[in-house]
Amino acid sequence: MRNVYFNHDGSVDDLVSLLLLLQMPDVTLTGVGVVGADSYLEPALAASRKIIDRFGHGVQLNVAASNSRGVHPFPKEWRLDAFSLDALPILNEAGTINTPVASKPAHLDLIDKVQETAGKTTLVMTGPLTDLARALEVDPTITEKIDKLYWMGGTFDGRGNVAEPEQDGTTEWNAFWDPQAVKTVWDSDIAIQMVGLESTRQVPLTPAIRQHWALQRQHPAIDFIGQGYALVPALQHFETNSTYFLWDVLATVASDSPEVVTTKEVTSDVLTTGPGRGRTFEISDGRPVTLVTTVDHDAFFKRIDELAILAD
Ligand code: AGV
Ligand code: CA
Repeated sequence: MRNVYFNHDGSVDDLVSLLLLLQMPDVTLTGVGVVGADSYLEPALAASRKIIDRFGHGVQLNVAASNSRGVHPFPKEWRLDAFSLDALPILNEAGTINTPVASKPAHLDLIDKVQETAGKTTLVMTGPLTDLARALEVDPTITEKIDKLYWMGGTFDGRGNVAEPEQDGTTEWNAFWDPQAVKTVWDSDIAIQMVGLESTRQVPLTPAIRQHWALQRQHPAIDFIGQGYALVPALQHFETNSTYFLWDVLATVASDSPEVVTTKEVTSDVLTTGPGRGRTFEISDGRPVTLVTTVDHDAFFKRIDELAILAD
C-alpha cells in the first residue's frame, strides 16, 4: 500500500480526483487539505467531506481547511462551481455529513499527517503549491518523509491559460495564483512529477466523453462524474478561456497508473516577478522535474471507468 496525502482547490476535476483516489486499491489516503483557490472554501470543504462519506468505503478521514491566500485570485465565475457541485443530490441523500473537519489549517495538517504516518507519503496536489510551501517553512524535515510530489500545474511550452491583465499569457493558473510557492517547492529536494498544460491539452472535456459517461449512469460514481462535468464548458466548436480539460484527473490517475502517460526528465526554474511570473521554464542548470509529455487518451479514460466502477 502507498500512503497518499491529497491537497486540492475544489474545482470539478479536483473533486473527481478525490473520488478516484478513494477507489485506488493500492492507496491509503492519509489526509485531505482544501484551499479555496479555484473555488470558495466552504462548498469545496463540504463537497470533499460528502464525497468521502458517499464514496470512501467507510474510511476514517478528516478534511483540513486551508487559510492560504493567493497573490492572484481565480475568476469568481469558476470559483462558484463548487457551490453547484456541493448541491448535487447524489452527495446530499444522507442529509448529514460524517467526515469531520481537521482541527488545524491545511498546511499544518499536512505536516502532522506526514510526520504521524509510518513510512513515506506521496503528495498529490491539484491546486496551487501554497500549503506545501508554508509547510516546508514551518517544518523543513517533512521532506525526509515525502516520497514524491505529483502536481498539476505549470507548463513548459509557453502557452499559458491565464487570461488576465498585467501578465504575458505564458503561465498556468495554479502557478500564477502563488508563484513564490512554486519557487519554494522547487528549491526543496522533493522529487516532483509535473502534469502541465502540454499533456492536459490531449484530454479535453468533449461531448463524446460526456456521452460515454451518460451511458454508464448505473454506476453511481460515473453518474457523479457526469453530473460534475455537466457544470463546466466542454470543447465543442472552438477552445475558449473557459474550456475544461481533465487537468487534475490526469495528474491523479498518472500518479497511480504510470502506464497511461509518457514522461521526460527536464531541469527547470520558475519566474516570481515580472509579466511572466508563475512561468515554469526549462533551463540547463535548473531543478530536475519529471514532466508528463503525452497521454494514452483511451487508456486514461478507461482507467477512470475502472476506478469509478469500484465504488459500486
Ligand atoms: O489550470 C488548471 C487548474 C486545474 O487544477 N485549474 C482548473 C483545474 O482544477 C484552473 C483553471 C484553468 N482554466 C480553468 C480553470 C477553467 N476554464 N475553469 C476552471 N478552472
Ligand atoms: Ca485544481
